[in-house]
Amino acid sequence: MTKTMKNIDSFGHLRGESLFVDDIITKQNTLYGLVFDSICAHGKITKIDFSQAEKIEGLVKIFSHQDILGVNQIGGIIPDELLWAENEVHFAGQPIAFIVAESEFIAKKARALIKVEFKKLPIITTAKEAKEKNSFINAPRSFKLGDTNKSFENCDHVFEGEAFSNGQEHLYLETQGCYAYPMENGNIKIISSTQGPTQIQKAAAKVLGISMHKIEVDVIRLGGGFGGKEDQATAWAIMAAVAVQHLKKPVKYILNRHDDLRMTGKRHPYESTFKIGLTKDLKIKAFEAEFLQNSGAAADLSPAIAERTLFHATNCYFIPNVKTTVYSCKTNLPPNTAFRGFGGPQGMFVIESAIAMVADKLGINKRLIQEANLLSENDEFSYGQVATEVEAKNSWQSAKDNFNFKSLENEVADFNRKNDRFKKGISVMPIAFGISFTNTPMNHARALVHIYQDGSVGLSTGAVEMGQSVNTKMLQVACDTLGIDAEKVKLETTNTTRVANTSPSAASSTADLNGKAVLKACNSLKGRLKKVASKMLKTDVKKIIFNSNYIFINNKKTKLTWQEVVAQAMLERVALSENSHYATPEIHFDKTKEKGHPFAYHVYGTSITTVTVDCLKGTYEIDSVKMVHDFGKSMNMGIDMGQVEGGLIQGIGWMTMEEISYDKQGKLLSNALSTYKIPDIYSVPKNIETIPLETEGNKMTINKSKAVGEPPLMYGIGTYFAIQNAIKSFNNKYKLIFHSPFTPEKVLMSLYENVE
Ligand code: LUZ
Ligand code: MOS
Repeated sequence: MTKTMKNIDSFGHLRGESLFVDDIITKQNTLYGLVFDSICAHGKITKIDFSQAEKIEGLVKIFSHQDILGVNQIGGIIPDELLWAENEVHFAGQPIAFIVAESEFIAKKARALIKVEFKKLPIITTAKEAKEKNSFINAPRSFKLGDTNKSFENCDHVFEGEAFSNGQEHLYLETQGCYAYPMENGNIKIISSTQGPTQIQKAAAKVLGISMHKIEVDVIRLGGGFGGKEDQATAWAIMAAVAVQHLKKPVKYILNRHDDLRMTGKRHPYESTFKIGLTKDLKIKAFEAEFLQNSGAAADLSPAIAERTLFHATNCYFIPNVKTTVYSCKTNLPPNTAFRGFGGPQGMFVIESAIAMVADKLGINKRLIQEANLLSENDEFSYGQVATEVEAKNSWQSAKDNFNFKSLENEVADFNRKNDRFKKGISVMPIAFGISFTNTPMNHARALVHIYQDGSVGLSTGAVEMGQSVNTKMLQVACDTLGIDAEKVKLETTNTTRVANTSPSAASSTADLNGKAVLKACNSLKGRLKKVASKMLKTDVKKIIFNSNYIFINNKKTKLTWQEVVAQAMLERVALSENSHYATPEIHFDKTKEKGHPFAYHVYGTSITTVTVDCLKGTYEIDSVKMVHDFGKSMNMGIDMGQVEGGLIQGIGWMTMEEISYDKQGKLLSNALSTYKIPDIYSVPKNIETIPLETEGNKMTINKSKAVGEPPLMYGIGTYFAIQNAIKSFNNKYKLIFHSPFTPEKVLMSLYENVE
């Protein structure tokens, strides 16, 4: 009914009327915060002197760990992260103090006058160094299926190799920020740009030494999150809250881009090794991988991200013997964090690299090996989940048929025969991504629905709108269930007082979890209203249907309106509000055995990427990306297509141009948009096509519409291998390396590697 609804924010965004944290009209006496962070990546603080800074007029107070009334601790999974450094610093960019002043300008002047001295300690910047020095966040994790050792002995081909994938900057358009102010009786309200309102409420309560009910977190919307605000919006919000607690005045802090880039963590770089074994008929019989995750200086979400790497280490292939291990390596970089895909893409890059290596060694096309090993119904993943409703082969075949794969391949071969300077490459990238938080207890959500007596509706959920259009989807669920128009429903802010104990908006699961809660709440309300309507129409309640603001008896429209039923319900003192809870059924995972059924379902798809490399310059263009994607029965194709295209481009950026660079001192070199390149309109593929693989949609989805946030990012991985294939057709002495991003510099080196 509402399937073609536009993102309800589009009008406000276009006119610049949508509100973000920085747009909130500030209260009188609002003060401005600014973090003073470490320039040293590892050291002891031997001396710190605020006295010069404190002399500046308009400076109110400089906060540090001594001002904390509760506990100086913000670690979510592992309590290993201080809000403000005490005696030591562990990464450059680590917050040491928080300057509060009458203006941002004054705060900045003060920051420049703080004097600090360090006694330097050894700095680790790479995962490999960390492993050598036994520097870990926690114990390693391993998944096992079958017996790899025995299986390798029976393989006809066994190869070993290594792969590296770099980090990725979230580069949300809206930088991190918050606005906190005092309420009465020591209560505090925090407005934040966060994916996880409850996370802030919980951590703030701990640091401030007060109970959660004294803190209200409110989120209007985010100008992008991508995982970067799942855990890392917390620190700033709490700093502002600490200041509010002491000063009893409103405190605002919006990070500028440089500070945000320097102080926040990114996607985890991974250094990995693999061993892969196949039989003559190209069946992968055994796969081993060791993943070294560069976690940064504190756990943040690293353990959960490491776990998801293991879940996706075999992508959408069936491999009967698997042994994978991941180490979360502690380094002196800002704690790396969630980023769309959450360790999954890093895992998939390694198996795709292994397959590419085999193909190269055997002198065959990579896609033959991929195709020979696609997952079938009832195959078992290494973590014990049996795959059902598998669409791996369907999406692969559908991509081949719909996009006329044979002729695409022939065109590439033909082009390469006829051209010397330019070479084309083509690759296929199938994906399978598990939907659910891998941490089972996080898979639940709530919705609070009020029907006002005039028939209008207020809808609150735990979902955070960050540009993914989740609010539009929630509105669709409410309108379709209640049979009313969109104008009647208002999406409220995400607020911990209205909807408590929320999981962060993450894991592609927000629409599923919160949508199911909305559905439940609206169905309960509708049930009560149907009774009222049936009395008014003197007919059986089973025949009542709510549709387009009117009441129908079976398919026959009556004159009775939604408003009239609501008004009557009010007179009859029927409850017009409902608070519902939804928890994903069936999922479970046993970490002691590393086996279970962690995902509600998987999302499948296949992309075909064609690139053209300029073999003189090393530059390249992406000619086309053609995808067949498993939407289930999409509840809003416009929005879902936007997610597929956006995810793809973000994946391409990660694989080709986004190059995070730290020097040996742990200082971020790619600290501006001049040195960190992300895809712009000129670097997107010239042609993007998406064909929906209309599948049944799983019962655990919202209205049969599958989760769509993260999976498409992994289509971007195909770009790496398409470029590699183009290089291979130019330079037959090129020795394959798997080291992303495949920047033009690296492409150029590869083109002329071993060429006399
Ligand atoms: N966040 C999280 C996530 O806490 N757990 C997950 O499994 C997850 N997956 C993807 C993205 N964010
Ligand atoms: Mo996330 S990577 O916040 O779903």
